[in-house]
Amino acid sequence: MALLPILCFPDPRLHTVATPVAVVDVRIKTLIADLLQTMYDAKGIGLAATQVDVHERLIVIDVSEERDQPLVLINPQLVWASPERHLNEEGCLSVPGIYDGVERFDEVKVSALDADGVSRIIEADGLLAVCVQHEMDHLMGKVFVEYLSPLKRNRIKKKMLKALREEQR
Ligand code: K1U
Ligand code: ZN
Repeated sequence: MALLPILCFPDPRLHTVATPVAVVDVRIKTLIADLLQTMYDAKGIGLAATQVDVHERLIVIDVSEERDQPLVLINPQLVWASPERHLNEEGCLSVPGIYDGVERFDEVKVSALDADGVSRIIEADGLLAVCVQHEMDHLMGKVFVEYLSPLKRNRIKKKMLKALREEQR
């Protein structure tokens, strides 16, 4: 297993649209293990392959208190969304230290392959529903700050670039 570097906003590679995983082989299983290790190490509740510069449709999630219920979604597709939507506080490992409200569907049903390549339907509500929608956005090249106003987004961009410059000094 390996810890993978996480791309930080405003890295343009975060806006790449991911392509479907063709086959769940040893390479994908290794990537799943690395994504899970990277997510747990970063204390996140989700991670998309896009965030580690791999542009294939693969996400990992664990919203459990005990951090022992990993969920792997390969080639996820939204099949149903509730008519109700609410504003939820979100964070992102690619935008460290920034939290803001984003409107999401309250409940979603998503079809995906699991880590063994078996087709499943995941019914999500609460934090899991928010996280699934956030991670699926990453696969489409969308970062949550793009839901915020241009003013907020630009402030965040400047803050991130300043932090990056200070890190490189
Ligand atoms: O995609 C990511 O960068 C992971 C992200 C997932 C996420 C968190 C919160 C709402 C939607 C999606 C994180 O894990 S951010 C860090 C975190 O653990 C967290 C932040 C806010 C609320 C709950 C958890
Ligand atoms: Zn994120």
